[in-house]
Amino acid sequence: MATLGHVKILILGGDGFCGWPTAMHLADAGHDVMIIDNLVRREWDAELGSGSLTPIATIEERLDAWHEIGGREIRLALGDLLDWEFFSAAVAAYRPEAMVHYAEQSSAPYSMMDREHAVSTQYNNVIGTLNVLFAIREFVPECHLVKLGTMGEYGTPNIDIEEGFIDIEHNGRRDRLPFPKMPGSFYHLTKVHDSHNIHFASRIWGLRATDLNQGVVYGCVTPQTSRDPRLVNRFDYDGVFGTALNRFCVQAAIGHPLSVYGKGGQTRGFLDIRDTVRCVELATVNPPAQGEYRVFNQFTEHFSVRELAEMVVHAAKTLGIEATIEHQPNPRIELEQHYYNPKHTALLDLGLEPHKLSESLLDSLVNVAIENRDRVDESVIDPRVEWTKTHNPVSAAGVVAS
Ligand code: NAD
Ligand code: USQ
Repeated sequence: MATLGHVKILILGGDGFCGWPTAMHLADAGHDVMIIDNLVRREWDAELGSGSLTPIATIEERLDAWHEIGGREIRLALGDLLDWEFFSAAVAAYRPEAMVHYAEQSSAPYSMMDREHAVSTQYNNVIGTLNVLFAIREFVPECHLVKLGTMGEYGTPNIDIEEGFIDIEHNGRRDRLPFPKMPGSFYHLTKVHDSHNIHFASRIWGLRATDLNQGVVYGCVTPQTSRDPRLVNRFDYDGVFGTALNRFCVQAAIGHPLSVYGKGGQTRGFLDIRDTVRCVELATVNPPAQGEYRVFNQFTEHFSVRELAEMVVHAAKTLGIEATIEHQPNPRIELEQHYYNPKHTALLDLGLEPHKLSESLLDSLVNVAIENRDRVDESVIDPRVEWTKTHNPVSAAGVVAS
């Protein structure tokens, strides 16, 4: 496998939490970068009455700031992957060698709110990815699709989790087959459907693709986001889009109990946002062969949510903050104690040097939460969506209707 130096990369979802720092990182590394985004994530903030803890600039202000500080050019096309006329024209004109696909609805609770949100999530994610596959086939068949999947595709089986494929012996015969999937939300299911469609396109059309089954990302600071206040990344802490560790840090900063759901034995893979951007770069510059579909498990450490909460309590204490943990009724249906041993060697083999949570918890998380604590809206912190309910209207105040 030859390592590429300079790649022409289209970043789908480049205004988002992972996409924006990735765009700057890849531009800084000397690649040609263009972003496509329809800014729908900002609309979902408005719908939910929530927003980023950090004050994020508009995409135009971000790009102005990036170019003012001398950053290598990042191009932008505003539009929707579901709009085939727009999207196919953009791909045909730019002719990328790699497409990094982040442009999906990314929240499990959002997808579980009600029928409308489940349908819109599945439609946005599955049809968007189908359009990506058809655009590659039609205009740039050698382009490498680097697709963000999720560790949650596998669920929490009582066996070791492999990187995408498992060798199975059944009734005396052997085969290497996709690892069984048992995801825990309509959102996580979209990633499974995407994986099947991408694998199919590789087998039948000969496309090349890397499915990055990413764990929960924490932090929001990268060397590029720190260069100008207008380059700051988003940081979600609300009960719908906020992820566990980011939420625990904000909760500690404002004296709110840390919201561990249920027993807290739920174990997940985690990684620093600085490792997300590096993993995506490593996958991009080391493409698979034409026709190959490969899967990398993209996380660096695994913890139970109770362990995470305890680490945050400890870190806060060093700053004189007495944080407390509250085991809340779990709004989700999931195993709260389980075996968890996923493999994750492929990205390490390509040269990933992981950041450790124990070394970055204070600087990249707790301190960001403390610096911005005046911006916290406490009314959006509680969980707003329950897996058992069939209908979960969300009020602007962020309260689950009874
Ligand atoms: P995000 O919501 O912050 O970013 C997604 C971006 O895609 C947004 O800017 C949004 O406006 C855009 N987008 C969505 N649908 C679009 C469409 N149809 N057309 C054009 N643009 C569209 O999410 P994120 O946290 O940055 O996650 C990025 C990807 O990584 C998602 O696919 C997510 O499922 C996956 N992922 C995220 C995490 C995490 O912890 N954040 C972990 C594992 C996987
Ligand atoms: N949890 C708590 N307390 C909270 C929030 C969450 O205990 O306040 C628990 C949840 O019940 C769950 C675990 O923490 O067991 C992870 O939840 P999360 O909200 O941090 O993350 P999740 O819903 O799994 O989704 C996030 C991203 C998603 C990505 C996924 C990776 O939003 O885009 O796909 O992480 S993974 O978890 O590996 O599937």
